[in-house]
Amino acid sequence: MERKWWHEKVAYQIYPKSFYDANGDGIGDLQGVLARLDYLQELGVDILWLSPIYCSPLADQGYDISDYYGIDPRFGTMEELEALIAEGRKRGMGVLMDLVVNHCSDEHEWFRKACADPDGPYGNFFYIEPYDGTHLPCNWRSTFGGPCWDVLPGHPDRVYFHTFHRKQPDLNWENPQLRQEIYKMMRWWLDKGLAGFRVDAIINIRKPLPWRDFPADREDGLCSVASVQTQATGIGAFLREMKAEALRPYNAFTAAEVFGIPPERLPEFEGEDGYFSTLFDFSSELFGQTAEGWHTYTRITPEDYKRCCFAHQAATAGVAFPANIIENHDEPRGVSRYIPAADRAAMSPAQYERAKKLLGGLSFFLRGLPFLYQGQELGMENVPFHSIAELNDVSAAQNYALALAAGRSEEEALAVCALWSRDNARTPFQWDASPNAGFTTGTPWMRVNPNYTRLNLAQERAQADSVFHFYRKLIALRRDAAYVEVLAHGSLTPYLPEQGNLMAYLRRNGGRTVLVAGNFQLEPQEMALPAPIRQVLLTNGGAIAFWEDRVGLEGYAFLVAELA
Ligand code: TEU
Ligand code: CA
Repeated sequence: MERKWWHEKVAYQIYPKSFYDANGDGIGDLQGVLARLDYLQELGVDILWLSPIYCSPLADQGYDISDYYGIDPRFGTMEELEALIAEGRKRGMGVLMDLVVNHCSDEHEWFRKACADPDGPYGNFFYIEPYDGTHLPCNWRSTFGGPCWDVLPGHPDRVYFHTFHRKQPDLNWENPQLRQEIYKMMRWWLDKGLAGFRVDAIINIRKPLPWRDFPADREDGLCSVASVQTQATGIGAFLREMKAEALRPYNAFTAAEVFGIPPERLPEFEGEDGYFSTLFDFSSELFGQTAEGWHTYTRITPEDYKRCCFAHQAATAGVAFPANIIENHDEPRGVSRYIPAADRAAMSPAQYERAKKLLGGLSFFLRGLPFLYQGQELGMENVPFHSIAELNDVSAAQNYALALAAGRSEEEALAVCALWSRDNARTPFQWDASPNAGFTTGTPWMRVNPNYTRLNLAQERAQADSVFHFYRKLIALRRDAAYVEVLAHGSLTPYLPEQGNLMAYLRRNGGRTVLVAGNFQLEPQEMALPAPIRQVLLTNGGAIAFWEDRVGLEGYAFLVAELA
């Protein structure tokens, strides 16, 4: 594959609302990000993705944009964003904005104009259909529950389509005028010096038209819009046009959120001449999910995780450079998801820290672009929610109701939501042990995880073998002049994949071979070596016995070693 400037970088997702609140109103802001740029430089990351900070009513935490050209005053000003781009550039950091163009907010002027005159030019910026008061154009269910159709405000004889929340009307990408408005906006932002975009929910922009029912997947007679989307064809025409008109002229970097395409289409989306620079590998996040709701999800085991990672690595080997994550703003905290609950319950705090490092290291050195999520570098954990009222996420309310309707008790329904809710990733970053974890001097918009008194940056900075310092070592090793060729650009070959709860792989390039291995269980196990160890590069503090032809790994021991 041709080398790109971003292949040697490490990316970091900032959820601004929960990162750092500089003005004490309880909401994270751009001044807060600016104030913490030196921290991000100390960590060693150099691509920053900002979750949406555009004007928004925050019906979906900013993924419902009411002005694509404005910064929401809650987050700050355009001048502060421009300063962030400039300050980032001084530190060798590129800034990505979140490109949310499958839909906008129902408070956007386009939608207001469509409501004022559905037959005018802005009516065709959306999917607006006649409505007889009974029959909807199709039986698709929105991501957040209920039909994808709502009555157009002021027009009981019309309905409009929304993949997500009813306050997020889908933009009609079949309309070339709409597409040109989007490309113009993208160029405007790239002219400001953005390195590119994270591209939101983009697979939804082409619908399997004409509107028609699909077999119901639940008692409500509806079917999941996500499953229907897989029937759509022709999205390439739009994505090729977007790339030609708004991305390629700027050599813009794009990390796209794409669900539901088969592995054989990955080169089309993220290959040498793909629509995007890279796609997030969501294979382990999607594992065990169903259309019935969170109460029917199955948890992923270390063996499942290994298989997901290696399958995606095989599908992208030599043709694409995937973005690798263990969590983001839509997912539970990775350490609470991928480390088996039974193991967690049996671990000492020190063992849990080692397990967090093992998970982070195994993901980090996969072939591709490591994409960290704010707080991952501290080993931040899921929140012990005690009431459904504590949950803010629109997804949680729907899934709580689904669990109860399926006969689960209130305790079981709460436990399911506490495990899977996006709120787990949206609690304030834990800076120190001062009130509200140093996130705000005001009242935080979302409760801080009560474990902040023991789990916070200040404490981890002072602890030499903390998860934080371990992530700094991961980043430094991948960037090390002696190893960047093999760890950033090298091939990946699974090693002993059939050995249970051993996740190991070989990275090779330029005559160097690096073994990355983790004993993903409490019980110790031995691992034969494919060649003698030349140098141990990194461990996570787990006890390792070394012999010429094998190593003995204690539970959750992690090892990175160059082989002879
Ligand atoms: O998520 C896209 C997406 O597919 C969601 O349905 C995701 O699976 C869901 O949020 C999980 O509960 C993007 C954003 O990442 C998400 O935060 C937004 O809610 C969504 O688009 C709408 O913009
Ligand atoms: Ca603030």
